[in-house]
Amino acid sequence: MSLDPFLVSRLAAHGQEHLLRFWKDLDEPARERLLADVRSIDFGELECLVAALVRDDETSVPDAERVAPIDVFGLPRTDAERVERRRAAEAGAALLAAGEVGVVLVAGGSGTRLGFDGPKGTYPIGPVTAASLFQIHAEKIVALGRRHGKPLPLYVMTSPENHEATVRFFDEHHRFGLSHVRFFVQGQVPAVDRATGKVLLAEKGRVALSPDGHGGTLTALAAPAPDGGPSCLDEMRARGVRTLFYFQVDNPLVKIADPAFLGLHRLANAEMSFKVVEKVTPEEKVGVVVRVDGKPQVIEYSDLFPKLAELAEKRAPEGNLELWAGSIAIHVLERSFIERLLGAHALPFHRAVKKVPYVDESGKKVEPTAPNAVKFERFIFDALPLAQRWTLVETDRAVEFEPLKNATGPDSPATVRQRMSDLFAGWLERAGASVARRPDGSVPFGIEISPLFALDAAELRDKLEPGRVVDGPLYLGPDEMLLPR
Ligand code: UD2
Repeated sequence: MSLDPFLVSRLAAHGQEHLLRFWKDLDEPARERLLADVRSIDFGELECLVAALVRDDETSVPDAERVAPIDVFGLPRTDAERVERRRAAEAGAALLAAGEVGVVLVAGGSGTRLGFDGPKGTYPIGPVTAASLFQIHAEKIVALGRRHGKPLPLYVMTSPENHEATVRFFDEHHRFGLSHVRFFVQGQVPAVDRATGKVLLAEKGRVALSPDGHGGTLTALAAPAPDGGPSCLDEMRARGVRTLFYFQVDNPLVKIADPAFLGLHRLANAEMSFKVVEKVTPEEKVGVVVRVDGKPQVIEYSDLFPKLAELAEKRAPEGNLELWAGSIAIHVLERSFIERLLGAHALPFHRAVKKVPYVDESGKKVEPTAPNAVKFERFIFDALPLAQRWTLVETDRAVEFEPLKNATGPDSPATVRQRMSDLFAGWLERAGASVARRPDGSVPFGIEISPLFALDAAELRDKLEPGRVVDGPLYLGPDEMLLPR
C-alpha cells in the first residue's frame, strides 16, 4: 500500500506528519489500522483544541461574581409538596405506559481509578450474589417494563476499547431478559503531547486515541448503525420514544426512569433535567449546578478550585453550602432537544492532563511517570445552558447515589455494597421485618434484593409477610430464595 500524497500534505499542514514516521516499519494490516486511526481525526478541529486548551490553557471557569445558586425542586417536605410529587409520578407513569421513554446507559469510560480489568458494568457488586452492575441495571429495566405494561428499550454507549467485551457479557447473560437493547459506540479523540500539541502514537502503527467523554453520547446517538442502518435516534423516533432517561454505569442505586422525575420534567415541559444531591463538602467529586449570568450551568468539581474556592466553601447561616446542588449525572433529555442541538450546537471540549504511554521518535515505548499528555472530553451536562426549559430535582443520596469509582476508600466496592445492604435493610423494616444492625446503624451482613423481586420499598411491602427476622445474609431474587445463614 502506498501513501496517499494528499493525506501526507494534510498532516504536514497541521504539523502532525510524524504520525507516519514508522510507515516503512509496518506490515499491510498495521498500515491499514494506522490509516483508519488517522482518517478518524478531524485535524482542523484538533488544531483549534490545541490552540485553545493546550497552548493557551484557556479556561471557561467563570468569575465568582457571575455565579449564583439555582432553584431546585427540593425533597417534598409538606403535604402539598407530597401531593405535587404524587401527581408528577402519575404523569411519569403515564409516559412509561405509553412507551414514550427510552433508557440511555453510558458505559464507555475506561474506569482506570477502579483498576478493574474489563468494562466497569461487568463488576460483581451485588453484596450477596455478586450480581454485576449491568445485571442490576438491566433487571430494573425489565421490572419497570412489567410494572407499566410496556418494555423499555435500552441503549448502551460503549467505547471502541470495551465494546466487544460489553456485548459479549450481555450475550452470555441472554441480555438479562431485556426486550430491546442496542449498543452504540462513542467517538474517540487523539491525546496530544502536553508541551508540543503533537498527537501521540500509542504504538508505531496506532494513534493514542481515547473516548471523547460522555458528551459524545449526543453525536454517537445520531450516528448510523455500523451496517448503515438507522441511528439510535432514528430508531427511537420510529418506536415513538420521545423522552430519554440517561444515567452512568457506576451507580447501582439509580432509580432508573423514576416516574416522579420523568413527570416533573414533562410537566415543566423541560428539555433537560437533572437529579441533584446536597453536596456535603465543597471538595466532593460531583459537578455543582449553578446559575452563571442567570443561565443554568454545571461547574465540574475539578474547576471549582482554586478560582472559585471561596464561593464553593461559602455556607449559609444554617451551615449548608450555598452552592449545594451536586449533579449525580442522572438526567432526562427530550429526544427533540438532542436533535435540535445536533444541528446547531456542538458541546465544548474540556482538557484533562493525563499520563499517556507513547512511542518516542526512536520508536521506543515510554511509560510516563508524570502527566505528559492532554486528552479532550465533552460532558453531557454542558447541554444544560442550551436548554430552553429545565428542571432540577433533589434526591437523597442515601437512597440513590453511591457510585463505584475507586478500588478502596470512598466510592469503592466496600462502600457501595454497604450502602446497598443498608438501603435494602430499610425497605425490609418498612415491610415489617426486623433487621440486625450495628450500633452505628449499618447492617453487619449483605442484603440484596433483585429488582425482579421488588423494585422499591412499596413493592417489597406488598410481597413480604411482616414479622420476618433478618440476622444474616439475605438475597431476595426473582423466585425469592433465602441463602443459608
Ligand atoms: C462524573 C461527573 C461528576 C459527577 C459524578 C457522579 C463528569 C465530568 N463528572 O464524574 O460531576 O456527576 O460523575 O458519579 O462527568 N463515560 C463514557 N465515556 C467517556 C467518559 C465517561 O461513557 O468517554 C461514562 C463512564 O462509563 C461512566 C460515566 O461516564 O459511566 C462517568 O465517568 P467518570 O467516572 O469519568 O466521571 P467522574 O467520576 O469524573
